[in-house]
Amino acid sequence: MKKRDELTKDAPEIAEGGLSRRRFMGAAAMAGVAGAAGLGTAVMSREAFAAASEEARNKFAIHPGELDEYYGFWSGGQSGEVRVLGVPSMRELMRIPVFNLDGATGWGLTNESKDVLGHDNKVHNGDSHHPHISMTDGRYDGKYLFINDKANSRVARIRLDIMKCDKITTIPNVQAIHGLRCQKVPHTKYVFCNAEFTIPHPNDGSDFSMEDSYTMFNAVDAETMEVAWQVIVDGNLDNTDADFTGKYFASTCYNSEKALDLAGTMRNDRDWAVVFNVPRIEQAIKNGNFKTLGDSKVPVVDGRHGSELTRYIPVPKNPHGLNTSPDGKYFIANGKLSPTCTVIAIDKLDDLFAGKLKDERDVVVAEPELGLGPLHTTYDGRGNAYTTLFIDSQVCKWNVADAIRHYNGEKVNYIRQKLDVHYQPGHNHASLTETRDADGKWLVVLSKFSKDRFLPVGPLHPENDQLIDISGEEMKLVHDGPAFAEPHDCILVRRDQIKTKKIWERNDPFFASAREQAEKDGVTLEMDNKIIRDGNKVRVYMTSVAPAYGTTEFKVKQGDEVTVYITNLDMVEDVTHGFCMVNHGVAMEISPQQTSSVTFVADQPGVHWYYCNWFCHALHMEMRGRMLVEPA
Ligand code: K7E
Ligand code: CUA
Ligand code: CA
Repeated sequence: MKKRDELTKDAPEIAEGGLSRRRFMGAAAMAGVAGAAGLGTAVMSREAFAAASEEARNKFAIHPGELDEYYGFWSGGQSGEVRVLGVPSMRELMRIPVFNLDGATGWGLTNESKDVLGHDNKVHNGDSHHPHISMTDGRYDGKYLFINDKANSRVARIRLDIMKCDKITTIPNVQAIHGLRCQKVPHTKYVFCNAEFTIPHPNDGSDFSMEDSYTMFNAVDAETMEVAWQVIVDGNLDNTDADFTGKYFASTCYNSEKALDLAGTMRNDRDWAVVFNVPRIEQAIKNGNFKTLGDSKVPVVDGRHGSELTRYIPVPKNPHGLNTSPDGKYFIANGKLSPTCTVIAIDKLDDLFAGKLKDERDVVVAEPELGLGPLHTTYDGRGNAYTTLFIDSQVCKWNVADAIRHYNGEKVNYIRQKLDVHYQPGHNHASLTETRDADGKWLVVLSKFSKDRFLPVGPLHPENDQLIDISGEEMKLVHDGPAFAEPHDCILVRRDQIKTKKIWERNDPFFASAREQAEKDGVTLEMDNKIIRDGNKVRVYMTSVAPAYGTTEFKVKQGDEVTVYITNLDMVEDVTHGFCMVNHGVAMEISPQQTSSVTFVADQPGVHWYYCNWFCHALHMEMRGRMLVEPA
């Protein structure tokens, strides 16, 4: 393993664009990367930070009582949740449970969450990577946030007015939904997502050869959350992004080899970015040129080589991130095992699809060498791109126009700056970068390793989410933020682009099923404290006003299936109640004007206390009641 210094000392050579010995990375180089950056860089960056002016150092400081300028939405990685941060303070504001179980809000326990997760759902984990907000005309409209679950091949939607997940869709006939993006223009009609792994079809155990295996690109209707269509592709699919016309989507493929082993995935010097022609795909489906797979009714079209629906643009080597520039001109594919990024001109794609170009590579207008392990690129809206270099533990700022001039033979240096980050960055994200509003103020770099940056907490380390000021000529590191497993990606949204409700509206569809049941039972949720017996099912309706439940005692029989519905009549912002039935694994949140319900079996005879587990009042401890269970 070479030392970091040796690996980067030829930076000028890279800046000149000469083909260096570092052209391609092999498995051996990748294997040792975790050890590549050491204490040296940590000390250096601390000195640099200390030397920065007081003004620069305090720029990100949000003082008590002040509000942040941006919402940050962080994926929760293997925790399966979404987190809301304030930026630039990097203060965590909220966690939104999505694919995980959450004892604070009762997500995964309440009937309202089971309406979303599925009442027969037995999956309590997720692996969320890519949070993206719906757009109208290339700008965030603040309506929904979508996120993938790689672990269980799902896509979830969060309503941003209440910051709760309201829909989850499992994508049929694929495995491992990874890259995900919203259509930007004219609005987010579709959410597109990549299934990463190829599988046999049908995947019923009749064929383990993998010879005819394939994977698919998936379009999910943003409103209904139904899968609209799927496109079969060659190779596999990693990350994806949309253009600013609504016509094209592009995805990276790192396994054009369709290899089953690690070495095999690195056999080709070039894999590809596959471009999808959305109008052509929609037309093909309208014309009935599709099939369906198994029990699924989703139209499936064939986008493999030779299809009119796709084009395959060769790019080096095992590319990872794919990022559209905010001016709408370029798709940029990040090389990972190649030190390059490949700049694809979107305005040449019409000609490519029309068959007017000799070679797919004719749409490539630059391929700058940036450093080792380019994973993701983000933009400042001033013509500069910022690419994470995983192996070099750096962010490389480069100028796109200069990279194009260099590709055309001019002798220009397109690299503006390389900044050490700590350590091994995956995604990075500049404020508003994926929209027309890219404002070039803040850059968040999600470093995969924190090593020595925080107090040690045992063998499992937090990540290090670093905040960098990019408003000036020079990138300046201003904040280290530890984060728990594992925010692959985040997005930054201006605070005025999100409008949240302070308290619930009583007719909110989130608890429509509770209202429906109450109507059948002749119960008015906002008034009644009633117990309805229906065979061995007992429905307990109660209200709550701080610091008391409307019902403080109810009697059931051992073995009854009990559903407790609570309507919080408090109107005061922030007065949330809870409901916890001791020794029954039951807990939930009931925020002002919300109705929540939870179902459990009263399987233990005797007296069982229930209590409010969200602090609501000076007499919060006294907010409690008893369930009396008669022995069977
Ligand atoms: Cu690069 Cu899943 Cu977007 Cu991780 S992915 S870093
Ligand atoms: Cu109600 Cu605590
Ligand atoms: Ca490959």
